[in-house]
Amino acid sequence: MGVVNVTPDSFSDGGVNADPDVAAAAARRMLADGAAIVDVGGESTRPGSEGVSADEELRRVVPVLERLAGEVPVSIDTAKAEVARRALELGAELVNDVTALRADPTLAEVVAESGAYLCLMHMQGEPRTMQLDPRYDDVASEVASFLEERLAFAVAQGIAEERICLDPGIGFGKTAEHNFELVRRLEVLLALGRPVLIGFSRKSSLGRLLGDADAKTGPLAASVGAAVAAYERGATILRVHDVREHVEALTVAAAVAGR
Ligand code: HH2
Repeated sequence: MGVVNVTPDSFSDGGVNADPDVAAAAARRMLADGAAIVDVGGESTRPGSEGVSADEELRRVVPVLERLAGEVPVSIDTAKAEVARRALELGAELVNDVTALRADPTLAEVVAESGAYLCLMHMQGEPRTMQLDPRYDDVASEVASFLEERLAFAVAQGIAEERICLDPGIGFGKTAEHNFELVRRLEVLLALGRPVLIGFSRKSSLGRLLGDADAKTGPLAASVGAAVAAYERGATILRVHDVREHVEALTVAAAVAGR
């Protein structure tokens, strides 16, 4: 899954896709480089971020989705029903909700009616404050319990279970060690029986592990290392900014694994 953020303030690619032609070209390049789907987002969820209105989110993403319609498989990274509805009308196939259907009470209905795929992600707290003091007794079990409950909720709302993937939410209310433990113990999430998505790409835990205590991002090679580690433990969707490099590395990892 390639990432195209159409925001001024995303933590690693904020501002680069302000022009919808540039954003659409980036998405097409990701597809050519081997992405199966491109995740388009109009709201940053980086630590400390405040959120934007549905109108502003639509203003950012609709011109990009119009340019991609029918050409590039698209995932819409939104927690808002209004944005998801418009994106699905414009051909999006997957709704990627970092709040796991907790923010907008009408989003579940939009997903259920459209028959779209859905990603449910774990987050402790909310973006504005989530990195202040994240705590767990057992991070893997607590994230799995949360995702199990949200999966049951989504199914009860009429969303087909086989259309849902789960994501532990790397960096969303977690320390670096929490993030690494979640990948190390991925089998705890896989036991829920759904595909697991991991988004470690460029995240600050990688830069911190490499010695920069104040890192806001992580370098490319570290991102690729995290993606391969997640893949080897059973992740099936890797959400990444640098598609070509990840596809190359994952192709080798798949060959070694005999997949
Ligand atoms: N991470 C980000 C945004 N959306 N969605 C899922 N399912 N999983 C993730 O790990 C995830 C996500 C944050 O990364 P990015 O989009 O690059 O930054 P920002 O939120 O600042 O736009």
